[in-house]
Amino acid sequence: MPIKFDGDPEISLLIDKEEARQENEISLIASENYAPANILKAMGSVLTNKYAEGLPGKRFYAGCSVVDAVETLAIERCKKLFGASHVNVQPHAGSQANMAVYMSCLKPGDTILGMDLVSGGHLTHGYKANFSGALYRVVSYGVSRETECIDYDQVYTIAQQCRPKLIIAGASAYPRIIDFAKFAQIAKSVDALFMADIAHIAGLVAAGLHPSPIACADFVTSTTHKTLCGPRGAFVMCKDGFAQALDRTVMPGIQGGPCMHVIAAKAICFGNGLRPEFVRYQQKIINNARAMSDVLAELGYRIVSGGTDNHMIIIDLTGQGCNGKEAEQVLECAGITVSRSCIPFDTQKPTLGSGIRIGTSAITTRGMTEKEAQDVAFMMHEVIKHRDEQCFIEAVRQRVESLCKHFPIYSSF
Ligand code: DSN
Repeated sequence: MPIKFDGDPEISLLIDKEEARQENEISLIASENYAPANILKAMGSVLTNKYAEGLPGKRFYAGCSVVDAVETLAIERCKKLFGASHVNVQPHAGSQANMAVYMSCLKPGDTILGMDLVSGGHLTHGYKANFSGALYRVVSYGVSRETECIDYDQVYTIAQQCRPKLIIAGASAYPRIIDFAKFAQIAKSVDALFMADIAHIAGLVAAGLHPSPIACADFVTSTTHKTLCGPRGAFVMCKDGFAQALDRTVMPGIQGGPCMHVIAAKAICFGNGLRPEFVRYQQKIINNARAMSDVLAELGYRIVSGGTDNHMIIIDLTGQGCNGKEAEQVLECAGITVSRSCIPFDTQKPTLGSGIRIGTSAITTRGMTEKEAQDVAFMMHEVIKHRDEQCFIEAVRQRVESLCKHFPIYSSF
């Protein structure tokens, strides 16, 4: 008799609860999305059982013929989607993807130049409490005080002064197009390597709606679960000359066995990205973000940088008299999840933030259009304006639930 474990009612109940929460709430968290059913299925498949340290055709374990085919498909689809010459699809998360790049081309103490956290940079771009801040000498660039956009002249000047070994472009809270070609020129001018972290905008890049850094960057890192709408995970693309060092850094450098079930799901995600409807989907994400941004601006909110070019909007709540954490909490009570966020030159701690970051990938995936995006912006305004009045919050919560019922995520499984 094979060993059989019975179900786990406690965890089943919690998964059901989380599914109900996702169905009945509106996620405006810019880094979240809903993985399609076949991606969930791949992640719950028997591929999780297989150890496959190494790369296709060069494994340290027997029995890898099927997972070799899975990983090869993921690599080939990713190459085609982004026009990359070398891809490693094994990093478990964005932090590991960035760590793999740093450890393949830097030594501890080398200088890295990345965007600071307050301006929208990521923890792994040199935040002091992150491994990147602990291992490397970090110099940061921010945004212009006037435009709240990257000031490429400032980046150039800083690069000339600090002579970094690696320049990092990309952000977690930056709503504008990033000129990767300019970053590459600056890197070239100081003989630095150039890495683009496109975790947030990967879907927009894959769809051709944002400039691609592939031709000009030495390394491009990304996650698969944000605008790309895939499983939780990451990947690194690089120029051929860095391929061997990168692959060796991923394994055995920083990871062991790859998650083959997630790599199968990444293959599905990259395959979806190659479909014509993916471009329309990404365009809708941008349209929805612009629709929300316009409504919020009309309602008197100060939108950082004056608008958005991508899936996210950073809202400065100073004029509303509340900080990001307060807004995040009251909106959650109304069934709308957002993230507190710093704004450029913020004087609040990152744990509070003077604003919120919202994103439209998840609502677009569940079928909401500009009309619903505008409705949601009005609901957010109601909640923030009447944040001390429980009856308003409850009324919005009911409107949120009723809107969500018209846009089911997984109930058609
Ligand atoms: N924590 C993610 C985000 O919210 O942007 C990035 O890692």
